[in-house]
This record gives sequence, C-alpha cells and structure tokens, in this order.
Amino acid sequence: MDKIKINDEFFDIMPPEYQELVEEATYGKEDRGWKDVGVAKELIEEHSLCAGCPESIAFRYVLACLPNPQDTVMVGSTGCTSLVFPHVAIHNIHSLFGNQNAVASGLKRTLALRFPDKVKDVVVLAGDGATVDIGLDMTLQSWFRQEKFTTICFDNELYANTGGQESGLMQKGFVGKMAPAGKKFDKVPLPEIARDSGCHYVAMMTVSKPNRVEKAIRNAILVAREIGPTYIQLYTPCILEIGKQMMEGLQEMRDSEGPGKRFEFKEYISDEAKVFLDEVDAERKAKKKALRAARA
Ligand SMILES: Cc1ncc(C[n+]2csc(CCOP(=O)(O)OP(=O)(O)O)c2C)c(N)n1
Ligand code: SF4
Repeated sequence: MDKIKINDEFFDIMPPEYQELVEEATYGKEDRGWKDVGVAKELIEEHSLCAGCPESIAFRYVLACLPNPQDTVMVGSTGCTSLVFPHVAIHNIHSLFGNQNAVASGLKRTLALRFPDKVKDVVVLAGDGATVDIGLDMTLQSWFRQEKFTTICFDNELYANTGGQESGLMQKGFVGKMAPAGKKFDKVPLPEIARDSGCHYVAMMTVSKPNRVEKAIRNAILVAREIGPTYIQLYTPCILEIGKQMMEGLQEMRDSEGPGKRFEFKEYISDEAKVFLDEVDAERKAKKKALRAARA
C-alpha cells in the first residue's frame, strides 16, 4: 500500500516494528476483517489491560473491521480502553472523560470541511461510565443533532478503571467493589434509547461471535458515513470485578447472550438505513460474482 512510506535511504535504520507496519499493514485491503487479528501488526500485539480481559479481543475486532482505517480517527475517553489506544496505529484522540461525543462531533464536521472529497470516518470508543453516566448528555445530544459518526460502548457494567463503581449499565442487584449497597434498578436500556434518539443503526451483543461483530461494525460505520448516527454496545465483562479467571471471559459472554439474557443480540435499523444496507449488500455480492467469473 502506498499510504505510509519510508524513504528508501532511511529504511534500514527504521525500527523493525515500523518497517513491518509499513510493509504488512492491512490498510487499503478491501476485505480486511477479524480474521486479520493475530497476523496484522497494527491490530495490537501487546496491550496494558488485565490478562484475559475481553476488552482486548473486542478492541482488536473493532480495529480489524474498520472499513477505512487509514482515514479513520477514533475518539476515546478515560477508562480501561484508554490504556489500549497508545498501542494502536490508527489516528486517535483522547478526550476528557465523558466528552467523547462532543469532541467527535467537532472533529467529524471539521474533517468534512477540510477534506470535502475524501471519506473520513470518526468512531468513538469508550466505556459505559463515559458513554451512559458522565457523558450521557454529550452522547444523546450528538444523536439528536444527527452527527455522522459511530459510537461504540464497551459495556463492562461498571467503572472498572477506578475500581468498580456503579454505572447506569450495571445489572440490577450487582454489588461492585466500590458499590457495596448493590444496584437498585435495571440496566438503562441504551440500545432502545439510541433508537428513539435518532440512531439509524443500533446493535447490542457480546464479542463471542466475531462474524457478527464484524458485520455490525461495518454496518454502523457505513450508515454513519452516509445517513446519520449509529450505536454499538458490546459486552466486554470485567473479569476482575466479577471474579473470573483470565480464561473465563469467553464463557461469561456466552452465558450472558442467550434468549432473555442481558446481552441477547439486538439490532435496530431505520428504514432509510435498511434501503442503504441492502444496496451495499447487493454491490458486494455483484463484486464477488464478478471476481469469481474473472478467475474462472
Ligand atoms: C473528568 C474526569 N472525571 C473522572 C475521572 C476519573 N475516571 C477515570 S477512569 C473512570 C472510570 C471509567 O469507567 P468506564 O467509562 O465505564 O470505563 P472502564 O474503565 O470501565 O472501561 C473515571 C471515573 C477522570 N479521569 N476524568
Ligand atoms: S479492570 Fe476489568 S475491564 Fe479493566 S482491564 Fe482489568 S479486567 Fe479489563
């Protein structure tokens, strides 16, 4: 790819990690996706989350599934996710806790003005404390204003980075390490609030099924680019807070996603977005068919 280049004369003195990034990154690859995790340098080799934290695989899936990584800016907020951003080779901004959707709004509008002929995607990625509690005003107002970017919430059902305080997405009855009284009411139904607040594509799921996560992320970003705000809520359990071992995160997600469970798969698509996504699907199928025909 020719988006990032190293001057030939300096190539041999550049750090090997950088050479590898330039030569093997998946930027520009049309069919990039979760299957690139583990082989592509830019998809985080190391992270500073707790060992086995499901946020690490969720983060990799998000990065691997961005349709336009070289022209994407991610906006993060303080929390466990913000420990990962310094390790990724995608443009990103760390915003003041809770302000992520306000920062993303200004950024998206500025990019549209500065690069009118280019596709520039903006993707917010933050925890539930930042999205639903302290940042709820900014989250909702960006949806009301129909800002054209995607908001992804890593829902671990509490404030993990500060030791386990209660969040609006905490499940009823849960006792956190810093919330000894136990949660008195149900999880705030943010997917439904997002749908009713003007989001054109909304999905909620765990990250146990990468194909499903990939499809949702692509749909959300494409719809945000063309139509308006989109929202994805991913269950990324804080194994530290719920007392699980590092190998138990996947099972925890599987146990929480069946029918009637807290993270049963949900997807809401506006009529406008449905028409658009059907067109995108038809185009993708036609492209694949043409490729197969060319190879035959
Ligand atoms: C303006 C501001 N308020 C509060 C904090 C303290 N703080 C840092 S991380 C955090 C919790 C983050 O919780 P969440 O958004 O749920 O993310 P998680 O750590 O669970 O991934 C808080 C309250 C801060 N850094 N800045
Ligand atoms: S505190 Fe919880 S959410 Fe944060 S990195 Fe550790 S396991 Fe993950």
